[in-house]
Amino acid sequence: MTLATSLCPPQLRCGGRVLDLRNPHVMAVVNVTPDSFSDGGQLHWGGAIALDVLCERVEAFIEQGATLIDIGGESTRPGAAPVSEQEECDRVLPAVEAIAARFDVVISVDTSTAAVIRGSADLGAGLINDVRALQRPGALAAAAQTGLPVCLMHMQGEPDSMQADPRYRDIVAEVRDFLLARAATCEAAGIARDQVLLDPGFGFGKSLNHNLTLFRSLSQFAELGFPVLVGVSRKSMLGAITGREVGDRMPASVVAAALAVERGAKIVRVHDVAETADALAVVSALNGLMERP
Ligand code: 8Y7
Repeated sequence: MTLATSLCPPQLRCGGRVLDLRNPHVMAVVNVTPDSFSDGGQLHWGGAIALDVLCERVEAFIEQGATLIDIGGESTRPGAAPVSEQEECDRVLPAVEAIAARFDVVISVDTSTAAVIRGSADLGAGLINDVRALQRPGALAAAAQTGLPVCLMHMQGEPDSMQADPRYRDIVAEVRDFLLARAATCEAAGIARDQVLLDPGFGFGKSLNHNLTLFRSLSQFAELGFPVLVGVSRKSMLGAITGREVGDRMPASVVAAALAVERGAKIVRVHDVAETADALAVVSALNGLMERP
């Protein structure tokens, strides 16, 4: 067993469910934003979320091997417009409620908003995934109240302008120090240390070189004693490497997910669930971490 594995908590308490961290997990991306590029508008009908279509999609992701479903109602793509608290609640809460009623899966809520954190925890969410690392007013206290695990992600700037001219003195040190400081703040606010996940935040206020440097240093993050979550699926860094458009980045995304897990990531946030689940099964089997018949 590696040092990183022994330092990281063995499991997360996700409301009524336990997530065993001895094996890596696939988190499926489900956007409930009307402007999402991967949605194609199918999830929205007359302005409201089509919950039956949503549930079909979630069921397929679970069958394909997802153990977490990440629901997001705020687009955090570069250049995306902000969304009101009410609008975000209206998008996310019915989705959480519908999924929690039907499926045995950990629902992760991609939000920075206190009202969404509270509301979704009440409806059965199992994890808070915040690209702003609980820095919005009220978010930290709301998350602490839920008792749920929190994923703290690093972002420089805000989505509308973060890719304009990102600069760092030392990208790895700055991201690591930020995440450790936020983890300490969470602990001081009453969030158990073994319920905190860290994420370097690929593509969030980072140039291609920043992203590459971070990815090459991933094992350092995995050795900090917190489970690491990685999201690189279909991102522009993979477009820059391969020259492919967003719809043609599945193979690149799967390889990156496999390498992230090889370097110690415990959860990978992806769009291509079946392909990534295969890749992670192969990584585990070839590394001898899984019992085979
Ligand atoms: C990430 C994320 C996005 C990520 C975590 C996209 C919500 C952009 N990326 N959350 N969210 N980590 N924790 O392209 O990398 O999927 S949205």
